[in-house]
This record gives sequence, structure tokens and C-alpha cells, in this order.
Amino acid sequence: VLSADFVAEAREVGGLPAAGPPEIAIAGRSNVGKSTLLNCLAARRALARTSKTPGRTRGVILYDLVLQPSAGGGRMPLRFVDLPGYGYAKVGRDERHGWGELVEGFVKQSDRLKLFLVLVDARRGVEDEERQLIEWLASEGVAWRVVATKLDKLTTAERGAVRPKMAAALGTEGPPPLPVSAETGDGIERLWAVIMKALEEDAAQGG
Ligand SMILES: Nc1nc2c(ncn2[C@@H]2O[C@H](COP(=O)(O)OP(=O)(O)OP(=O)(O)O)[C@@H](O)[C@H]2O)c(=O)[nH]1
Ligand SMILES: [Mg+2]
Repeated sequence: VLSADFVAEAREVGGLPAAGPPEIAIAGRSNVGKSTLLNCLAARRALARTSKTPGRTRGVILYDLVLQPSAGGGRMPLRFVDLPGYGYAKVGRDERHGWGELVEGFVKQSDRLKLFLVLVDARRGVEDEERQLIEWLASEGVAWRVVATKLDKLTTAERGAVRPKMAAALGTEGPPPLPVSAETGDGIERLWAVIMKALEEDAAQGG
């Protein structure tokens, strides 16, 4: 990662800046570890604000990165989109409704979205919200991938069960979930490979 910079925060779809680099969206329940994973991927300690208080990230937050996948290789721009968390009981009904609108609006207006990461707490597993979100993404033709977070909080035995358990909860369709820990760095390399592949497919298509 050559550089990582905050670009903008938007509380509504109209406030999003013009399309930039190819985008990777990060979404999931409040407190699942979206901002922490983003910092881990960007190899920056405090690029995105993280918090023990759920419901911290309220708007769509954009970060631009410039990568150099291999020494001497070409530079590759990419934009991470930190989406607000859902499922936090203490936010009002209006705000909960606003989440769907914001995320739906973002996905529909973005023609640079390459991959949508759906984060799920490894201890909690895939629930109705995630299934609905994935079903909707699939219907919109958006490439998605489930990322199981906080792997370090599981025992070794539990860790081994994460992939089959989540795959079963997701049904047979779709790519297998990726277990990661932003704390230990476990699975991060594999996640990077998935992200790079999504970007390369884009480049190959001339986009
Ligand atoms: N042990 C462990 N803790 C983690 C990991 N990732 C995140 N956390 C912790 O989980 C809490 C929430 O992390 P955030 O990254 O702020 O979560 P978020 O999904 O961005 O939350 P909102 O923005 O409120 O929706 C913080 O206390 C993090 O330190 C992980 O891989 N392992
Ligand atoms: Mg956050």
C-alpha cells in the first residue's frame, strides 16, 4: 500500500463525489469490525475511526488507496467504501430505514463497484439480514463475498467450523466465506487476493 487517504463522507446518496477508482464496499452489522478491517487492509492504524460503541460510522465513507502489488510493478488505485452498520437497536426507526436507502442508493449509482464485502461476526454467523442483503446484491448483479470477522475470538476447533457453518447458512450458491482476523492478520492475505482478482477482472474488461 503506497498511500491511503480519506476522501469524503456522505450522509446521503446525492452527497457522494464523482466516480473515482474501482470500488470495494465494506458492509455489515454494527460493531462487526468494518472500520478495523479497513485499517488492517490499508496497513494504517487510524485511517478509519473504530469504536467500542456500535453505530459509530453513520455515513458512507470513502478512502482511496494506491497499491503496488509487486515490487517494480505498476500502481493500482482502489477506493474502499466503509458503509454504515445496520442492526444496531438504539438507532431510531427513521435511521434504520435510512440505512437501506443509503446503501441501495450507493450500489445503484455506482458504476465502479467491483466487489461488495458482507462482514459477519465469526461468532454470530449469517443471519436473515445478511441473507437478504446478499439476495438483493445478487439480484442487482453485484459481486459479493462474505467475510467472517474476529476469527481470533474463536477457539481452534470453532475456527475450523466457521467456513462449513457459514457456507451451509448461505446455501449452496455463491463463493465460500473468508474468515479473517484484523487482530492477528489471519486470512488478510487471502482477502487481498480476492480483492485484487476483482480489480484485475475489471482491468481485463477495459473498465
Ligand atoms: N479481537 C478482535 N476485535 C476486533 C476485530 N475487528 C474489530 N474488532 C473490535 O470490534 C470493535 C468494533 O470495531 P469497528 O471496526 O469499529 O466496527 P464497525 O463495524 O466499523 O462498527 P460501526 O462503524 O459502529 O458499524 C472494536 O472494539 C474493535 O477493536 C478483530 O479482528 N479481532
Ligand atoms: Mg465503522
